[in-house]
Order: sequence, then structure tokens, then C-alpha cells
Amino acid sequence: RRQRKYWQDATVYQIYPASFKDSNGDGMGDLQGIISKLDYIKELGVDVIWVCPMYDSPQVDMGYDISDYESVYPPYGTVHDMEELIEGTHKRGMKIILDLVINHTSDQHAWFKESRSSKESEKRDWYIWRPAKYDADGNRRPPNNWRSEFGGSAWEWDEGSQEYYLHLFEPQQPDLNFENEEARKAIYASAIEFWLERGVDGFRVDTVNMYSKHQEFVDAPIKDETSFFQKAADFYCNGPYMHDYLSEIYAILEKYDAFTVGELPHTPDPAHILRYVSAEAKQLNMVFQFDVVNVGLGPRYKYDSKPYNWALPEFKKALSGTQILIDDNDGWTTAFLENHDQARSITRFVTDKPEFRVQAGKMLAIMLSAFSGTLYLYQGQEIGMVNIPKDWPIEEYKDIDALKYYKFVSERTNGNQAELDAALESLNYFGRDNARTPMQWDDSPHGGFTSGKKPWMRVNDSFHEINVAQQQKDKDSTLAFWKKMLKLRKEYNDVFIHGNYKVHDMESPSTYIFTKSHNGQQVLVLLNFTEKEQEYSVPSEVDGKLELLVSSADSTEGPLKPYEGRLYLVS
Ligand code: TEU
Repeated sequence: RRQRKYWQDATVYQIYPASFKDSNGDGMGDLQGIISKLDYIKELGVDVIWVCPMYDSPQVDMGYDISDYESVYPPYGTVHDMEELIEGTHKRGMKIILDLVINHTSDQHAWFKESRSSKESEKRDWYIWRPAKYDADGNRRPPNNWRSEFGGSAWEWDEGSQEYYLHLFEPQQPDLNFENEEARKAIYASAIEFWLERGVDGFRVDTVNMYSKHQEFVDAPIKDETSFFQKAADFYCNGPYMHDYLSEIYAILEKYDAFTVGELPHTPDPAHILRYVSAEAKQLNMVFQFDVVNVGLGPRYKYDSKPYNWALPEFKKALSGTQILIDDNDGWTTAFLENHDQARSITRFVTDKPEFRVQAGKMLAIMLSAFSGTLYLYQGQEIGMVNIPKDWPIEEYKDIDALKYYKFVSERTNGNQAELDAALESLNYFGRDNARTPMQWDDSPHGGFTSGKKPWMRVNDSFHEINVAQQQKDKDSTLAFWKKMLKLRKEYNDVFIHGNYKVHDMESPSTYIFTKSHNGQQVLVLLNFTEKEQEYSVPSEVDGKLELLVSSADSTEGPLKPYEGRLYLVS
């Protein structure tokens, strides 16, 4: 094994600028709001903050549609505020990483405006333009049948210049053409070097495996008979030049000693993942695998599924895939359950029933803290925030992905109310909006998120019971528990963060029992995912006296209490 890097042992705290803290009462979170909470974050035991896109953007996809990489979305602040944030983070001994969104820009980016201006434009080839196809009846058709990630065609017809352009996400997010070297150099300079020069310590790299598309642009196989558009991830993910592009990016980052965590969707094969994260390959430092957050999703459309439509072994298998990835090789992994694209983990993977949700949150804290890899916490996870209340109407949902799905169901079923209710139920369970409600700071109006009259998105009504101020006063709170777990994780970092993982009850539908071992040191982790007491047996390879390090239910031995997590040191 190589020498350890600081980011391996780090806890990273993810901030969603729109919803973290509003400092000026306009209802939107902002950079000064983040700066005002740096001490809170530091005190939690965090080492690195990750700030989601704060760049200038028309906000079609909450800032993942960037119109200018070198300026800040005005409601969030200015580049000067960013410099202050970077400095404030460093002053407190923390690092800061930004989101790197370069697979696509906004259609309002100057480059795209120029590219679309005419077929002869100097920047035409910076994006992916293709002529129309025509069917037997002479109807215009897109170049192929690829479906975009948010549904509908991945191609948009441009009336002005009479060609289609590719967009793997919304039409307002045209894909850059990485085959064009000039475009690549320009995006590296604007999105990467500009911010490294201002002192950021690395990047979370958005959709990192989509830059290189198979250039034949052939039709994807028809698996969904109900639609012309088909899932095509195999054609636009992990394409032929992916690793060349990542080598170029790595070379830039290396000069600044910056680190990266890539978002790696549609890539289940461990050998394949290793090509991205092995230290020797010099591509990325670690990735987010998607198996865990995909548990229970519909096969054709992700929201075509019902709440809790999965069993515990699936969840354990997915998590285990992140843990065994780094056995006996020089790669690195991540431990996470939440981000701005995912529902709240307590609701999604355990239960948010009022009598159990605190237990559930503490149990997940034990699980995540004992996992190998860099730990990622999403804002609000530390206080056990839960999903949006079930009775919120669709009008409270803001995410383009959710609203498009709802519209799609409405069209598919001619507005059938039962189907629409089912769609809302699914969005309430899986939807991205669950993560995007404002942070719950206290029990004053709007949870103390804003002093203004109306936040950009409604605050989850649970702020009366779940908020930072209340939990700071309570030594048994989820917040206090997370602080304790993050300390333990540092204290026992060899075995928690770098240990070898082994699961002992993969097929059990009720419990999750695993061990971590490192150079003769061992811990045993016992988790009860049910609301009943559960007996367990100590795995045979656990050889020694069990010394309790922590229990989320204050028990020391005997059967596991409902949703209890317990962690023993084997000595
Ligand atoms: O997400 C990319 C991604 O692959 C998904 O998880 C995506 O959220 C899902 O397909 C939606 O159903 C990243 C960002 O995290 C996400 O917020 C952006 O919307 C997306 O890229 C486009 O930039």
C-alpha cells in the first residue's frame, strides 16, 4: 500500500448552496450563508466541504447547467465571496472542493450560443451536431433513438441551423464535444484551472464517464416497446477515449495536489471501476458507485417503482460492492448514502416513523462510520432529516426530473388520478426534492433557513422536531451521535477506514453483521433493520473478548433492540 493521503481519512460535508443558509432574506441560500456556518461544520468533525454548483446558470437543473464557469450565480454571491469562503475554510484547517460539471454546459453559455449560430461557426464542432434522419413517410427523426437521462429524446432540433444537437440531460444542457481538442483545452482552463488558481483543493466530478461517446451514434436496442426512445447508457458511458481525457485532467490536478471524486453511473463491474480508481491508473482518486442508490428503482423508468420495493440483502450486496472494491489493490472507495440527487437515507433505507427515526439515523451513522473509504455526509444528514411529508402536493416539488416524470405519467395514462397518486408516492419516496428542502436550523419560521417571507422551496414541516438548535442542546441527539462517531472513526481509523470488510449474514432480511479487520485489530458491527428485537450469533472468525465501543440504544449485550446499531472492539 502507498502512503496514506489526507483525503482518505477525511469526512466530506456536501453543501447545496440554494438550501443551506440564506444570509440576506431573499429566500435563497448563498455563499455568505455558508461562511456563517463554517464553525458549525468544523465542530461536527468535518475535514473537507464540497460545494455544489454555485456558478452562473439559468438554473434549469439547479446549477448543473452552467453558463459561465468563471462567475458566481448572482443570488449566491460573487467570485469575491468564493475567495472568502475558500479562505475561511482553509483558516479552519478544512479543505474545499467544487463540483466539476463539464460533460455539458448551459445552452446559454457563450460557446454554445456561438456554436448554434451557424454550421460554419468556429465553435460548431465544440458541441455534438448531427443532421436529421427521415422515416419512410418523410417525417424528420433525430439521429438515433437515445433517451435522455431525464426522459424524452437525447437530441434537440435547432431550427436556426437545421441540425440536431446531443443533450444527455435537458435540452438546455448541450453536451460538449470532447473529441475536439480546442474545446477540451478551453473547458479545462475555465472550469478547472480558474478555480485551482483560486485555491480550491479538488473536485467532485459530475457524470465523469460520459465525456467520450461512441461516435457511430447507433440506435440502442429496443427494450421498451412503449417508446421510440431507449436507454442508451452503454453507448455514451465509458466510451473509447474516456481514459485519455481523464489522464489529461489528472495531469492538471496533480500540479496542484488536488483530489477528485467522480460520479460513476451505469458502471456495475468492479474490474471496470478499478480502471478509474486504482492509484496506478492516475485517473480519479475515488468514485461514487451507483448500486446502493439504485436499490429498488424501476427497471425502465427509475420512478416506476413503489416505496420499500426491495429486500435488505440487495442493500447489503450493493454496499459490500463498495467495501470489497479496495481489497488487495491500490484503489480507493467512498462511503455514502445521501446526496442532492437522493432521498433521505432514514426514510429510504430504514424508517422515518416518529418513534423509530432517531434510532434509524444513529444506526446508519454507525454503519457508515465503520465503512472503508472517504466518508461523505450530505447537509442535514447529521441531524437525521427525513423525506418530504406525504401530503405535499406536486406543486411543492421543484426538480425538473420529478416534474418531467409526473407529466410523463399524466400523458401516458391520460391523467388517471390513481396513476398520478402512485407517481407522487414514488417521488415522495425516491425523488431528488427530498434532499433539496432547506436546512433545518431551528424552530423559528422556515426553520431558521431564511429571515425572508418565502424560501425558494418549502421547508420540510418536520423542522419543529428536527433542527440543529434543539439537537445542539441534547446530548442524545442524532447530531451529538454523529459527532461521537466521526471522532471514533478518526481514533480507530486503521480498522474503520482502512480495514478489510467481511459481511456475515448476507441473506438475512433483518440484520446486517459485518467485521472490519486490520493488522490484528478487529471490530464487529451489528445492525438491526427491523422494528423487532433480533437475536444474532457472533461470527466464528471473531476470536476474542467483545468490548462495547458504542450502541445506538445504550445496550451492552443481549438481542439487538429495534433498529439498534452496536459496535464491538474484539480484543
Ligand atoms: O447526476 C447524474 C446522474 O447520473 C444521475 O444520478 C441523475 O441525477 C439521475 O439520472 C436523474 O434521474 C448529476 C448531478 O448530480 C445531477 O444533479 C444533475 O442533474 C446531472 O448530473 C446533470 O448534470
